[in-house]
Amino acid sequence: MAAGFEVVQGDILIFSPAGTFYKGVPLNHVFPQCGHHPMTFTLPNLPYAHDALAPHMSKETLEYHHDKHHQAYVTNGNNAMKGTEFEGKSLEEIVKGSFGKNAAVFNNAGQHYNHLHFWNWMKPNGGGNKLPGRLEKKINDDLGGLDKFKTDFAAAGVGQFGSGWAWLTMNNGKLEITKTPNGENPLVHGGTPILGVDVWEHSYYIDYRNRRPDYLKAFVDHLVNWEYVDQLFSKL
Ligand code: MN3
Repeated sequence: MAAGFEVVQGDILIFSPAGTFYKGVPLNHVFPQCGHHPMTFTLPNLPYAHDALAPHMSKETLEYHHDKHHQAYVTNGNNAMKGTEFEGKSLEEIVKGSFGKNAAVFNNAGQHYNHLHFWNWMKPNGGGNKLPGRLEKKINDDLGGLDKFKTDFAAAGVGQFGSGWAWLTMNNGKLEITKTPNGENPLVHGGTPILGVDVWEHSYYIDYRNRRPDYLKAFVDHLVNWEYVDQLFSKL
């Protein structure tokens, strides 16, 4: 195990040498940083089989979304960063530093960050109504309870015009529901996302066609990995 890598549970790990952390990146997709190779983006394996989220998200959707779309963000991000000030920086530094300055780097780095988490924000038999206690209390206090959260979070996703994301974000000590266009995320607005849902058409069109509200309802009811949300919440 290289310095700076810490196994937390199973194949979930924290990578912290640059003051940042990635969770949920399978070990076989992380390589030691020896100082000779600048950090590059790599596509992690899904943390479950491609067919594990069916019928709420199909094998075909994940084959396109993970294997092709996320791979394209990785490849294009690595190409866009070549020879720029962003080479070798942490993913969060790249996302924040390139926002409004270098669209090619930002769009791909932002989407790499978003999708790294998105795969972990879902799990087979997710959703439900049982949340870790401290997180449940925070959602009750700041957002009026889990049922209201589900309604409002889905409405944010429905209300995002065109491509983008809906988020559960910690901002100045309070949880809030936000939405962003394209590859943008709460990091560039001073917050930290602890849950997000991709509302680009590539995330739902194979399974739901134009029914984005049905996709969002399935996401909150059957897919959300609340343990992973709680891990991110607990870091704040
Ligand atoms: Mn996507």
